[in-house]
Amino acid sequence: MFKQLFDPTTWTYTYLIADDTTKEAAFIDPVNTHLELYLDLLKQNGLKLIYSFETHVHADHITASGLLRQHTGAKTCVSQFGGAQLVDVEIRDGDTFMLGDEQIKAISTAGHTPGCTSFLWRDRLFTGDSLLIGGCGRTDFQGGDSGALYDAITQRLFTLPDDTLVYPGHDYQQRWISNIMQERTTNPRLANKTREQFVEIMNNLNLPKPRLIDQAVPANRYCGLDEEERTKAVLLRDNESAVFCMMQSSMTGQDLVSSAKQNITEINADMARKLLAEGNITLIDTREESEFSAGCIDNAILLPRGVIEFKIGALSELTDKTKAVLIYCRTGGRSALAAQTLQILGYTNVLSLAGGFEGWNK
Ligand SMILES: N[C@@H](CCC(=O)N[C@@H](CS)C(=O)NCC(=O)O)C(=O)O
Ligand SMILES: [Fe+2]
Repeated sequence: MFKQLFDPTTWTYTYLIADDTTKEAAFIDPVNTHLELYLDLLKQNGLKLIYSFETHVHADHITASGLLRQHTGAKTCVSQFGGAQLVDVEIRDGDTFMLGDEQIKAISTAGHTPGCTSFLWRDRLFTGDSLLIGGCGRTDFQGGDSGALYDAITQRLFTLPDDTLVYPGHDYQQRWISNIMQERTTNPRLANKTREQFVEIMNNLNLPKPRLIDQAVPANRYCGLDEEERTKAVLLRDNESAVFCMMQSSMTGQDLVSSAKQNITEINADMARKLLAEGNITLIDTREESEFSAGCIDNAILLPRGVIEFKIGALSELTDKTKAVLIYCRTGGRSALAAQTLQILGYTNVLSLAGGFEGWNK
């Protein structure tokens, strides 16, 4: 099954490919505003979404891939060079993906962005913004490189069979489809053009910035998820990986602390003293109340590790999630776990005191 869908607001093409027998399906470049339509389409056709592919980290629309993952469990797939977070599969050149017996192959076509990828399914090529009908992706932002784009198009796409169908990521003149021969022989930026001529053309396009670039690029670096959805995705991923590790190797409590320490920033007592003296940092004691009352660092606020998620909302000192927070416990284990929890909750500047209160006293 195959469908070409169009988003008229951003002139974006989205593609749905599905295997008739297994009903496994994939989207290429889904747009966030059409989530409901996509879910309906999957339901009506009894399809199970397996993959959501991105041809690149888009500058002109927000992807639906993160939301589709939440609704269907589909894996988000974007190039290893896309620079995106929370991605399930980092695509490499030549990777193949199966939907039943149907094969989709990734072809790296860097140039419009470093992570641009085209996808080949049967005789159909999905070129994203690398090769457009009678045009190509611009190269004046997001690490664009016109020489690399020329090489990718001429060496990797124009060498495919002439009758390979070309399905672009956009068209601004309501054209839907082309093929390799047509683009090789008539594309005004590429037909009979040397690499130097192509670079010259690309340097002189003088296009206005895409309307949504400032919202789209940061969101697409997180699979199109807003901050709240991002936090949920991190939580889910970390829970899943912790459960997975436990099943694999029966992790000990100490393993969990070590793993938390990989994800957080620790500072020593000297650095902590310096930061506290400078001020503008919230100090949290994450031990139990009895330990706290037996002695603590001056001005520390008590927030035992076991109640962080429940009590944090009541602490006015922690309302601003961008303000620096320093956490300590007795020796640095609980505070590492607490710091990880705060990061999952969206705090962006969290530090844990290595060696804890004992180290501080020494
Ligand atoms: N006008 C469109 C932007 C068009 C645009 O810059 N598109 C990019 C793809 S993200 C491009 O490479 N266009 C190539 C061209 O127009 O020649 C918008 O505001 O969203
Ligand atoms: Fe683009």
